Amino acid sequence: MDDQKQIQEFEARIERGEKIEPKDWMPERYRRQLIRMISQHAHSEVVGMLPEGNLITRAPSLKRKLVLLAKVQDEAGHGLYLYCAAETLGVDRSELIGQLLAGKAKYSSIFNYPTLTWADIGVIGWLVDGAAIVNQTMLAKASYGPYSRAMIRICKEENFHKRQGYEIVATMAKGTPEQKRMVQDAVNRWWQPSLMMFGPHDTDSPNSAELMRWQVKTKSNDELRQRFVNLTVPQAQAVGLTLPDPDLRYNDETGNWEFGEIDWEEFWAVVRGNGPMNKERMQARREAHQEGRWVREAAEAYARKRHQPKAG
Ligand code: FAQ
Repeated sequence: MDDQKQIQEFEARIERGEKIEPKDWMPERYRRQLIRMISQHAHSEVVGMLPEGNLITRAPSLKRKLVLLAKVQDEAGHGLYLYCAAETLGVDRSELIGQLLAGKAKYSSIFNYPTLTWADIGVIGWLVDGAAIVNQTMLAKASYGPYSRAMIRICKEENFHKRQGYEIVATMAKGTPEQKRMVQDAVNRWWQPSLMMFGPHDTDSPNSAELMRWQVKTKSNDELRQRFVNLTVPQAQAVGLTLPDPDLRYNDETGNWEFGEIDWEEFWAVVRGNGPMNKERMQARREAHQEGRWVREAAEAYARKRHQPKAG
C-alpha cells in the first residue's frame, strides 16, 4: 500500500472509533505528536511532585501528611505509566528524561509557581488537579490505546486528589479569619496559572488542528478551559471564596461563566523557562536524578545478571 492509502485506512479506523495500538501502522507525524505530548505530560507529573513535596514536612497533622505523601507518590506513578506509554512508540525513556534535564523539553507551566503556605496544597488539589481531570477525561478517549488506558487510571487517582484538595479548602474557608485569608490568598495566586494549563487560545495553538483530526484531542484548549471555569465557579461559591476576576459573569444565553483575558505574556515567559520557579525545579530534578543513579545502576546490573545464561 502506498502512503496515501495507508493514511486513508488509518484515518478511517479512527473515524470508526477503533484504538490505534503500538504495532499498528501509523503516520510518522502521529507518532511524533504523541511522543511530544505524552513525554511533556510525563515530565509534568514528575516535576509536579516538587511544589507539593515542599510542604510534606510542614503538614499540619499526621493524617494530612499521610494523604499528601500518598498523593505525591501517585504523581510519580503517573509519570511511570506515561513514560511507559511513550516507550510503546519506540522511544527510550532515558532519552526523554535526558531532554528534560538538558532543559530542552517542555512540562506544564503550572509547576513553575511557588507553594508558600499549607493552603496552597488544598488549592493545588482543587484547581490544578481539577483542571487536569477536565483535560484528561477528554484524553481518556484519545485514539492511541496505551495513552487512553493510562488516562483512565490516572483520572481515577486525580479524582481522589481533587477531593482531598477541596476538603482542605472547605475546612480552611470555614476556619479562623487567618485560615480564610490564607486560602483566599492561595486562590488569588493559583487561579490564572490554572487557566493557563489548558494552553494558548485555539487560534494560537499550532498543534490542535492535527491532534483533533486524529482524535488525540477531542476538545479544544478553549472548550476545556470554559468547562473548567463553569465547573469551578459554583464550587468557589459553595465555600464562600472569590475567584480573582472582575470580568467573571454568568451568560444566561450561553450558559457559560465568562471570564477575563489571561496574561499570555506571563504564560509564554513561564513556558520559555522564565517563570518564578523554573530554575529551582530543574535544579531539583537534576539533583534527584544524580542521587538516584545508584538505584538505576543496581537495577541494570540485576537485569543483566538475570538474563545471563546459567553456567553448566
Ligand atoms: N505549559 O499547540 P498547543 C497535572 C505548549 S498534569 C507548558 O496548544 P497542544 C497532574 C505546547 O506544548 C499537567 N507548555 O499544544 C498533576 C506547545 O509547545 P510545543 C500536564 C504548554 O499539545 C496535578 C505550545 O505550547 N498535562 O497537572 C502549555 O495541542 C497536580 C503550543 O500549544 C498534560 O500534559 C502549558 N500549560 O496542547 C501533577 C496533558 N500549554 O510542544 C502534579 C496532556 C501549551 O509545540 C500535581 N497535554 N504548551 O513546543 C495536553 O493536553 C496538551 O499538550 C496541552 C497543549 C493542552 C497541554
